[in-house]
Amino acid sequence: MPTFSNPVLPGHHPDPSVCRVGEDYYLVTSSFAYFPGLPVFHSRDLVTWTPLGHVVDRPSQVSLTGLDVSDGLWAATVRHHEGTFYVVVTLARGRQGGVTCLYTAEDPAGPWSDPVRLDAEGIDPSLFFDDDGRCWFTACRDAAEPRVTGPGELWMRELDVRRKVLTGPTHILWHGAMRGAWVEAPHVYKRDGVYHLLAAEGGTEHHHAVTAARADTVTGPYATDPRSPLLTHRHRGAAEPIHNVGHVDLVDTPAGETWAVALGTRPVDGTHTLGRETFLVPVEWTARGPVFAPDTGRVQLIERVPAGTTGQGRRQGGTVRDDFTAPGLGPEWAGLRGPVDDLVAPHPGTGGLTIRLSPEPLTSTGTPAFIARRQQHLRMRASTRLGLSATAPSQEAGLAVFQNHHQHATVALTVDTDGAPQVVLTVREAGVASRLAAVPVTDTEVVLAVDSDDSAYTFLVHDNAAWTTLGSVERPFFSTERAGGFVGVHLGLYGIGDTGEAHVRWFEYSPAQP
Ligand code: 6LW
Repeated sequence: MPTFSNPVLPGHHPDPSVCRVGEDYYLVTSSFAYFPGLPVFHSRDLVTWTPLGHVVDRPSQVSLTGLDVSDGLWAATVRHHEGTFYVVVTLARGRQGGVTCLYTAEDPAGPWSDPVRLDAEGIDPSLFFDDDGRCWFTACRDAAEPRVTGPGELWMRELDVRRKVLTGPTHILWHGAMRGAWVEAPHVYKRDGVYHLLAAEGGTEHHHAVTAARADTVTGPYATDPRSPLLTHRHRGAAEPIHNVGHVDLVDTPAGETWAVALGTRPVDGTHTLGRETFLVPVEWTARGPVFAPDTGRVQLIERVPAGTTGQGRRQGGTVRDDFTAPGLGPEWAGLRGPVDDLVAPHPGTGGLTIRLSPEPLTSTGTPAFIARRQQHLRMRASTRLGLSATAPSQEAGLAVFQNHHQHATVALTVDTDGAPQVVLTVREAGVASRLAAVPVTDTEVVLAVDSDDSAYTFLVHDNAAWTTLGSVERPFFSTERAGGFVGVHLGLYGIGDTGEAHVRWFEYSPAQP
């Protein structure tokens, strides 16, 4: 039986939401303070996902300036109804839900509309289109009486799709199956006339779980599915490769199967660096409701492909070298909080990338001269050939291993106080910088590299026909457990300084062969 390997979207791709239109599946994940935001992926088999674009790619669509990397665009839901795609999402601030926005598009590749702000509190918004054409908005928020019900509650209001406003009364749907924990990530599905409400409980970490309730009427009352949790790895031991499983969305296939996309992590010795990733899990509908992974009860690294597909289209993740010859940056690249068009410019045709040095440090909550892509493999090398004719030590450009604005490491080309070129390795934790190494180099153009494995990130420079190792940083330093927040490691190119330009000839991402 043909199989595929999970995660289907490796690296930072949390809170997946999926919908199908004919033979095409569309998936959206959270993007926090990265811009462009809310990446949209397309698939024909649920296994092979191709980036299509982003819901948010114009500054008029969102304001992320001033936000922590882990605030911003959280947990969107994507749905399709009568020729229109709908995305609802929370714009979070201070790790709290703030503003709820609705974006629409005729083509999921874009352009997406400017946001319509919905009068909704809480996080994790979702939409359900019933057979009668009515649309129901759900989300989670703090419960009114937490001591009685537990801390969270799922609520619902009708969405007037034409006017794009919430209308009618608020219905409190459910407080979850495991009352001690916040209930979140609600999605409603209808099956054989029954409304099924799926949710996540236990928080997005080790206790993450999928729970369920059902009702005969869309607005409730919802009765807890006594099998809850329906899917979790909270009971698995350290040898389990996949943890933190939850936050699912379901999709039916043309072949009559149902699959879930789920959030999960792959920790090493209890910490994970790649972020929360998207996994694919088979689901069977029974008289009791959905059964996740019916054969094993858990999310697996190797899973059978969906019926009617071969899983053959999946790229096996070889080396990718970007010479920046294409017009515009590829979809894997993102900046922070806004467009970087005036800071980072590819040269279509001839290739290469100019980074205009900016005084904005990577520790800022603005938009530094910085672009990054996800680290998707534990063992990999990221490298770049980069030139900078710095005239002062305050000018630097290089490669960043970026967990968040408080927690990152940089290997940079700069000059010493005498104006001689050097490469420096710096780590920042909670914003405090420590210089780990400074090595003189002969040229103002060098290759900078970082190698990652289970234990550490090792930084190198290639100059004068030889590699020099600058130093290593233990892998857990970049983990979500150490840094907090919701994001995974990104590998970035950046430039800091009052004036000057760095020139990047290429950037290469090279996973180690298993
Ligand atoms: C997401 C929520 C969550 O909105 O993390 O803990 C938030 N759970 O479902 C950010 O991904």
